[in-house]
Amino acid sequence: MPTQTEPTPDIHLYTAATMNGYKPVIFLEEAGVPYDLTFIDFAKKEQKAPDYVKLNPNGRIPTIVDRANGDFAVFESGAILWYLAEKYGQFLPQESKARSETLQWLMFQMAGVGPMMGQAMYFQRIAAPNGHEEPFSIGRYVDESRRLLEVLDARLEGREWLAGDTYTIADIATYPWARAYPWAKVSVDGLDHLKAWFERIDTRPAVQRALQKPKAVPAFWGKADEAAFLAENAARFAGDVKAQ
Ligand SMILES: N[C@@H](CCC(=O)N[C@@H](CS)C(=O)NCC(=O)O)C(=O)O
Repeated sequence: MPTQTEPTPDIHLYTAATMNGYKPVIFLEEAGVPYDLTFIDFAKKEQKAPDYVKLNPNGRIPTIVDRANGDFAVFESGAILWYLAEKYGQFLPQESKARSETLQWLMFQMAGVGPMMGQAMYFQRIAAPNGHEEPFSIGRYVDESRRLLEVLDARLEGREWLAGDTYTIADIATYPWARAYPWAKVSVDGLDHLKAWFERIDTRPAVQRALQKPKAVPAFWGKADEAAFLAENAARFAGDVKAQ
């Protein structure tokens, strides 16, 4: 019997096990489309390699290359989700108001939830263990993160999903960040609509698959003793702290 070779997937994804890094993996698993995945190793600074920076001028993950579109490269996780949603016709409504709502909540994640929770994580998980304990900064970013999670909670009152009536790229973008509240040490006490939304997404098989790729980090979700990962994470970024 002749062996059948799989066609090369259109999408080549470069990513790592981080909140932004999980977003396109969740999309691709949800959409059920084939993709190649290259794990970018921060410890080796692969995200700063000149060939990679040609694809992602910001020298960060994630990045996709669409081989079916002249090797077109897309960086910025929100733009990647938007591109994939248009390419595959999924998770971005066509109807104008629902589409705009999806993009509004996508932007809210990209400009608010991600950066603020990212800084809450940075000051507690990277700066502090490397000798830069900054209580004022920690307070600022933890409080602002909590405020943003309250905005999400209010939005989710009486709704299943952030935009329109369906699961969209706004949910896919927001989930990895908001769900990592244990890692950011931000309380979700009393945010019952948000917690119910977490449960709806936690149980989606595609999300469960995606969070294993490129590797699972249970400490992000408050599901593991965090000490070992804390040490690994601090080491991963220690050079960056010293350089600042
Ligand atoms: N706004 C960018 C942020 C990308 C980003 O900050 N990626 C982080 C991981 S979540 C990264 O690559 N960090 C490695 C570094 O800063 O060198 C996006 O959403 O794609």
